[in-house]
Amino acid sequence: MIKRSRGFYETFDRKDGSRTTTFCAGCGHGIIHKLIAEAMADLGIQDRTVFVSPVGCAAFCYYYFDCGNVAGPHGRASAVATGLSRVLPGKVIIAYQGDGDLGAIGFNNAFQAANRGEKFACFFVNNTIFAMTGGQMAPTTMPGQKTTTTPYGRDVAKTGAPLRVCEVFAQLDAPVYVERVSVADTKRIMQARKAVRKALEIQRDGKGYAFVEFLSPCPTNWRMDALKAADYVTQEMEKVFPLGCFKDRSAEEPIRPQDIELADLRTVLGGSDGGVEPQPDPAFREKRFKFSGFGGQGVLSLGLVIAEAAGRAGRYVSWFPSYGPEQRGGAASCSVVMGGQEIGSPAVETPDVLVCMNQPSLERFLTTVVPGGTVLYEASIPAEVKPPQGVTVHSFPAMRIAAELGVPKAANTALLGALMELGLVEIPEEHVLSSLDESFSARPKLVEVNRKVYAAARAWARENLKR
Ligand SMILES: Cc1ncc(C[n+]2csc(CCOP(=O)(O)OP(=O)(O)O)c2C)c(N)n1
Ligand code: SF4
Ligand SMILES: [Mg+2]
Repeated sequence: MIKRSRGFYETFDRKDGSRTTTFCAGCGHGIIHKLIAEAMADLGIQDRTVFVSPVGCAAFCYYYFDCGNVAGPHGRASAVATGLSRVLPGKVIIAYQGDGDLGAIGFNNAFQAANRGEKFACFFVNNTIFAMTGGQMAPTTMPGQKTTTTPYGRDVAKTGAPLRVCEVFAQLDAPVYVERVSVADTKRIMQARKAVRKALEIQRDGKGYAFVEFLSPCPTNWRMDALKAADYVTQEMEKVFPLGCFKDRSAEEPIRPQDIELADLRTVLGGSDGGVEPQPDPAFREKRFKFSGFGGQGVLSLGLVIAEAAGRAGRYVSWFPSYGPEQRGGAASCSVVMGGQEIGSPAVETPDVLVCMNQPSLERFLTTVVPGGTVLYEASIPAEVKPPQGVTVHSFPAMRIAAELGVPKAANTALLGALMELGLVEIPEEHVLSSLDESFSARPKLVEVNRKVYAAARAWARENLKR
């Protein structure tokens, strides 16, 4: 009986609880999955592996692999893997990508990651086609190959020759290991198995970037049965994409310790910022803020001052900006989450506290505030606000208060004062003020006047707003 690889889930509960995959009979993806799952379990790295799933027929890797999983956007698995490997230096990161994904839309991401020698294993599945979308030409499509977009066969004079990614990446200085293998028959699968292990050993030992390309049959889009498709890989594809190891520096690279704790992360990322370590405090209920307005109104800075203050107070905190392409005048918002333990997601869809500096953002976000939450909006917004059930809404003249003190741009600081007066920030004022002062470190003249705006705003809120 063929046994399930230990690196897979026992049953695929994220799918339908079955033990079957979504792949067609004779597809190479299933074999490649098995090789990776086995190697991950055998090398004892499963608990610290994060797998980046692609968009393509293998989009559902997270159904199968029993390890950390992140789904990357189409073509971006190498970019996502770069981010993960940099912030999680003790983990083993795998990017899994098809030839449409890596060779077309995401080529530059993958190429630049290889050139930088990012620490992850990139498994590249070359089935000469965009399979999931119905068989369009990919950069790896064979000369003369019929696809839905090259019905008369790929004409290299018009569409270029097949892209040989291994040969390109092997020219770069940084990659430690580059090999092309095939999963078309047992002998080749055994070689592919070795390559997968080597790429993952390189990750286990912190040695650097490893790239393995798999020649992989797609019987469905090639309109062949499984056996013919496997023969096509060996007899035709290998002529264009020769198998072999293009580069292997793994023996010369020193083993680098991979048991870096999160506490060491600051050092790894380039030095301490002088802040305090977050203090676990399970009793502190996570608080979620959204600050919104036009670009240039200072909503991002307002969120940043509060996030910085939370960090100084020993809270776990995240700050997540979102803005359009416009430098000034477009919509801008940021989310701040502060908690007594690590933050799960920095995105805030349903805030406890919403601050709006313009009408579109008030209209857009008002109904997202959770019951029991609070909205603070700029009083000059010409809107009739119907508070959602259980939500407290305050209109606050931030712009007027700031303008009266000669600094109309400090309306965001006025809002900070109101938030503090309403007790919504829950951070000791000393941290908020030191964070506010520091936000003007490049323009020290503004420190004093912003302090005045802050104090005036607090006083106004004390007189006029109900806590
Ligand atoms: C940004 C974006 N563009 C296009 C698509 C449509 N799309 C989904 S899968 C895919 C191609 C997948 O081909 P490949 O990477 O070769 O994977 P395969 O299915 O062959 O394994 C495309 C173009 C998408 N999902 N997102
Ligand atoms: S369409 Fe091709 S690549 Fe996709 S699952 Fe089927 S055989 Fe595999
Ligand atoms: Mg493909």
